Amino acid sequence: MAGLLQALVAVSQKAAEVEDFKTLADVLIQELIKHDLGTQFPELRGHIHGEESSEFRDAEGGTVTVRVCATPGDTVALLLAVLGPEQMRAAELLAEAVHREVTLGDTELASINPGVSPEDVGIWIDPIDSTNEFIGGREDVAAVDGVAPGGLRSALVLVGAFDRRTGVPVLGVINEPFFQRDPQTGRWQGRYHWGVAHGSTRLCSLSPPAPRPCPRVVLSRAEGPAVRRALDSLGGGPPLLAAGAGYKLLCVALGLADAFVLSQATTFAWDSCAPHAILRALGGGVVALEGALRARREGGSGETPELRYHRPQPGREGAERWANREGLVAFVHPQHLRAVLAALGDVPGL
Ligand code: 2IP
Ligand code: CA
Ligand code: CA
Repeated sequence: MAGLLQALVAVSQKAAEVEDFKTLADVLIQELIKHDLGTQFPELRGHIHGEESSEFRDAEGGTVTVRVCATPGDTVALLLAVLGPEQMRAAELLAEAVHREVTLGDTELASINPGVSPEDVGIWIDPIDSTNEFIGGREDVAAVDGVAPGGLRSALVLVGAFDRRTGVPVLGVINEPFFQRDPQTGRWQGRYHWGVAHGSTRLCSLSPPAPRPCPRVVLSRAEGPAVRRALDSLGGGPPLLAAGAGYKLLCVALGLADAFVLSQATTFAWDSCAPHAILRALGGGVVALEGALRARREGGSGETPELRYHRPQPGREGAERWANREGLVAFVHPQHLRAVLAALGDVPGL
């Protein structure tokens, strides 16, 4: 039987192929990932979490619980209840994509055995990150120094596994369904990246990027002026701006930026878990911004604690239980984390 890492890549690949369907896509993708992983690894059932609720408004305004049924025919019937009877073709195409067997044909991946037991981990899924850009569907957004400021490129599938006991991310898959158009066929070509950070094992489909002498940062367009100004002192050039929390984390893993700094509580466990595992596999990590600044002010000389994924925030409701409340800094090279924290040390309110 293929291992857990291979299964995470396969579900992300299947998800990537469903992203052509805008309505319903995220709910259905999350359910297909839950279904496929839970079928292959029964130990994971009840431990697969995601951003979406499986409830969906049907054509008459009632609610339907979207799930992957036993047969494609049953899934079509369920999807018709959501899409309406006139959408037969769409329901059939979706059901076909959901029930398809994905063959990866990735020999490097097939040879990896990270030694992660399904009974020890939980899963976080973001079926579509950067939804706004996904819906907007822009294809012609020019990259700035390799980073797409917006558009379809930033829509990603994120699937991560964390240690149930410690909350540390151990496996991560980032799938880019809209990486590029095939020049011959005009069809979208995707690609995926994976990482393992388990015990002393560090494996990744990417190589660690070379560090720039002065870190270049990538930021959300919503990042405030005080943080932007303070980061100027790093000397790494103007910040890159990009949509999508997952995409910005990916930019760091790819070495297009050296750090992603976010001062607001606008990301969640499902946004950061998978990229975080990949960054750890490359020797980096993701820390809580406020916590890291606090530790620095208190003169802590040890390592800054990283984000964890197993415990909800007490006293919060709904998605807020899983918010990365203290913002974050993502990095590959620890010297860049230190430089960012030093630059932000005196920003009022942080
Ligand atoms: C969003 C999405 C946004 C991001 C936000 C995430 O997830 O990645 O793009 O904001 O933090 O929660 P920004 O683009 O400003 O970084 P989703 O699209 O899944 O809701
Ligand atoms: Ca998201
Ligand atoms: Ca999402």
